[in-house]
Amino acid sequence: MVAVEENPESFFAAAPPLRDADAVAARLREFVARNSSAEGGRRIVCVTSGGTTVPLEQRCVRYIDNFSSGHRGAASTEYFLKAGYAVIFLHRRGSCQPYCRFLPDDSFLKFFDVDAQSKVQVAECHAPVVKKAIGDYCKAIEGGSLLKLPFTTIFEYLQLLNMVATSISLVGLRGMFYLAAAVSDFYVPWDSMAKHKIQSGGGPLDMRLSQVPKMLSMLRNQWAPLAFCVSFKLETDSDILIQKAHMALNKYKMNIVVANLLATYKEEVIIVTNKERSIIRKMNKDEDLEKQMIKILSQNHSKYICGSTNGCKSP
Ligand code: 9Z3
Repeated sequence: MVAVEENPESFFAAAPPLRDADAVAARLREFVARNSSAEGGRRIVCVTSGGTTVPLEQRCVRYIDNFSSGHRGAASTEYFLKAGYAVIFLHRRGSCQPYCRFLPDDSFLKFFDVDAQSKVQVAECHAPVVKKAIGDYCKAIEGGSLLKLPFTTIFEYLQLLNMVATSISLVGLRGMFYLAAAVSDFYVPWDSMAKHKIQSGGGPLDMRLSQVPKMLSMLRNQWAPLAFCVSFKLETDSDILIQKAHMALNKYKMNIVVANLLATYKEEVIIVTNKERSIIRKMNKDEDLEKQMIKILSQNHSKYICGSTNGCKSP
């Protein structure tokens, strides 16, 4: 028998079915059709963002989580939209959202004042940043170029990624994946998971985790073979980072791997391709690293489209 870790089909067969799958599929169909028929045929990128959870119980009280605030995915989404892409933002529920990065996260209530007539309004000192956020967000939503799809567990994430990839495959070379989400490598298969809360009192807990099937291969070879694929490699040991990035490039045939270290990922990333390696550093504290990253990635996507077709137009 083939183990689930080697067999993505059995991962999907055993996973709890996605709630609202039909509604999500309809939203995706409509989004891709509208944006691909927009003037010139817009490019479409799926930005994944935030960490996946691995539940330990079917009625989940406890879970294993992956490190990611969703800041990189949210910032990148803003720059992709600015560059003219339509964006499917596949994000962890409750993680950082596009255009909300500069809103203080400590207390929502700090944003508001109550005047003498008991009217609630945005506090004067926060007004400029809120006004800009609302303006940019409304533009993206009204233009129909941002679709947000939330996930929590690894089961939801991979099923949604499969659905998004099937839709994006319809735009061929104009599709892109920007896989910034921190995805669990290990999980508890649904059918071997405790139904109810695991009880304490019986001594230490022994648990065996299975390997999550490598969906990057499925994405590249079956789900969306023509799409431009950018994956991320996060390590804590600088000695193995580049070697691991090259492994991902070759094993999963990614177009680009963005390599970063946990200690410095906000200040620098390394863009790794089969031909070259370039370090991108934050110029000053107010500048987003993602601004430079998206510029380089969209230029590489243009070259990829041009290299694969005879006639090539800029986006
Ligand atoms: C990343 O490496 C992202 O850059 C961060 C962004 C998660 C560090 P934040 O969301 O952080 O701004 O707080 N993402 C990929 C992480 C990952 O799990 N990669 C897997 C791996 O390295 C491949 S899918 O093996």
